Amino acid sequence: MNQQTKKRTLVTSALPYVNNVPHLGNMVCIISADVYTRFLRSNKVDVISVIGTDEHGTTTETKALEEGLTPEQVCEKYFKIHKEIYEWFGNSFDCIGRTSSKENYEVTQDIFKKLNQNGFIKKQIVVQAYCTKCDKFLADRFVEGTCPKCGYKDARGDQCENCGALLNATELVDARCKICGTNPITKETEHLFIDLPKLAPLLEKWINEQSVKGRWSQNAKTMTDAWIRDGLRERCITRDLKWGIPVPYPDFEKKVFYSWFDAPIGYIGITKECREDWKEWWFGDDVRLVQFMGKDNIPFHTVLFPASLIGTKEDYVLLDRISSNEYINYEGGQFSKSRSLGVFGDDAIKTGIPADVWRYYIMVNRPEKADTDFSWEDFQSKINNELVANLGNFINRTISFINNYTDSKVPKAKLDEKDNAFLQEIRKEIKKATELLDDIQLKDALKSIMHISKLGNQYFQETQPWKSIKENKAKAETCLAVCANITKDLAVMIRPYMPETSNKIFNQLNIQEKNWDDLGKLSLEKHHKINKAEPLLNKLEDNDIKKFKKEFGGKRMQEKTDERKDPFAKLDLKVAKIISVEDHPDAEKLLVMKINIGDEERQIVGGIKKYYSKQELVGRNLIVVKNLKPIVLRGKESKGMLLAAMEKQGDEENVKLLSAKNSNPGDDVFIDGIDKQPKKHLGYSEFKEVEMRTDSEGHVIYDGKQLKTGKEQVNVEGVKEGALIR
Ligand code: B3M
Ligand code: ZN
Repeated sequence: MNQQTKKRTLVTSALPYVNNVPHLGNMVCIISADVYTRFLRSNKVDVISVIGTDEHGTTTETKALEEGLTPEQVCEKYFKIHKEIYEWFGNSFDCIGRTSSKENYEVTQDIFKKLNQNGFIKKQIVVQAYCTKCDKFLADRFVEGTCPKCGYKDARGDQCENCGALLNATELVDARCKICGTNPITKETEHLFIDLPKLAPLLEKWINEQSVKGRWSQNAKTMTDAWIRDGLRERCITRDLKWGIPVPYPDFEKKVFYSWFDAPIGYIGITKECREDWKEWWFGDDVRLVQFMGKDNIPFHTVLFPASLIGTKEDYVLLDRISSNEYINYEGGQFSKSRSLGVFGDDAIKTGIPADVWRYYIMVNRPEKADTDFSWEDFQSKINNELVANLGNFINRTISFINNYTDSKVPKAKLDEKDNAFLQEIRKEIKKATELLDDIQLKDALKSIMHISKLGNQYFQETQPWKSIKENKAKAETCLAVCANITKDLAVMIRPYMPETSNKIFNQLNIQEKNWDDLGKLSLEKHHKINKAEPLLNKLEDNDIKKFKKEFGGKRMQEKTDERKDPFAKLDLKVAKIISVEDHPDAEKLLVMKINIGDEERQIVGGIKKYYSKQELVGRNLIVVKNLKPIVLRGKESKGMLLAAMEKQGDEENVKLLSAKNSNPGDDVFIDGIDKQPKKHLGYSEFKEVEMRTDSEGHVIYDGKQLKTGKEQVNVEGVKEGALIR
């Protein structure tokens, strides 16, 4: 090993957002950090590894609104899920913690105070959206409205999903508060900024040196340079949210820190949460910090986080080596929680396929230079053809042969020239794998380890011990002794990747765990008695693969947990009869309607005045989303929403209500095969996940099936095929 990497090492893996179950993409980063940590441990490097959950910010608040929980409850629930999943996957992190811990509050506020004392914090006035009804400033993601660039109706305040434009919430046309639907006003407010321009001289000097010394990847350098080149602007580090770390600064009681400010500090907070000696790690002058993350996180780790630490003027340990990965896609598309698409941590557990097998696949498919694709066929083929047929086979035949031919005793090795040449080759490959691991090229290192097993198989095949045991006993015995030692080497080398499998091999060899320094040695001596061979790994059968493909292929998956249900199941759609219609006293475009939904009368407010006269509406049977979260529109409460088909006609919008003429008020509206499990209060964003469209006959289709009542199909006239239901 390189002397540099022998130093005390602090390894971190990016902290996944707590608002979802981690998927295989998140696992790439986590398992990579664990493989590297285990490699260092096997080399007797003093190392600790840190992981946890990123718990603050709008993503958590949004999830809380959706699930009807408090942010604390969301974090509580998902932290548990995350931790279980990290552990199930065989990860051996020294510290697992949370950015919302008391310790992270302390460290974050302390770092902020030092930055402030040193003059690196600036107060600036910004114009921001403010909801008078909710009585608060709205973070960008809490404002929705029409995109000023492309006209898309449901753009978010930070970005338009339709055209991709990056936006400020104040730019949206017809903006509305995501929580209550009110039109926000704009108002001036103060925020705190970290003064990156002032930190630039120190920061840039550090980046220039460290990127060379730490051999940062090209990717990391390019992304860092891009941030620097765009001019290091002041970055806002406060937000108008409740859920977050309070800002210890006069008049900032209602604000919290931006989650990207406290999330990387979370690595320190988590270490403090778990270890008394945390300072020896984060301030140790002999400590090397190695950080693993997805590529989109790079500048936060190469610019923002180091800047926050440098600005304290304390001797924090700064990033040495960065390992960033690209993404894993699922069967050619993205993982999607809302569409139940892809393999998530908890799914992987349910397949019954051992964690080591997943670890192998994720590492051999590690997206190092480009995105890679998870497909079930590829998974099956790599497991069966590489892992089982190569590694499993070599180890199993070696141990079985010793069981059967030499009474389970490792025979004596009498090396001839050929054996020596072979061992030479093996040692060369061991060296190569070690260098690659040392350089965090985890995929290539694994391939090199698998190559050793392949060489072992070839040697076994050529020596033919099953034959030579009769004709040339010494030759056969030497082969078995050599193979037993290579088996031991493989157990050492695959240990970072597949710890359980490594345990099994050591067990079958009947030896204590060995470390890296034992590699290439013939340390299993003559007469050492080994245990019985047992199959290490099983093939993946075609039938199982078919089953998994179906199960994780998308929408129709039936799941117990809320977020895995078909999104349609959350909706409660009913037939509603319009009883009366009035103009909204304070809004030109709105109508206030009384509706009957069987056992209940309700008021709803809708923006359909432009499209329907009052007479046209009264007495009609329409479709209402009964469980949509009530909102107040210009002072009038609206409980539910009428469904309509919408399409663009030139610059105009064509809107037609869905109807069910022959049904009764209160009748259920459903899709065959989807069991309804409506939520009490459905968020508008959840409603929007359900993509219903019209077909050519004026019916409404969801997931290939028609929307209907017990008596008829839901109907809509006067729109073309493909109009979206909103
Ligand atoms: N939570 C982004 C992500 O999960 C963010 C990483 C924080 S690392 C300190 O991709
Ligand atoms: Zn509001």
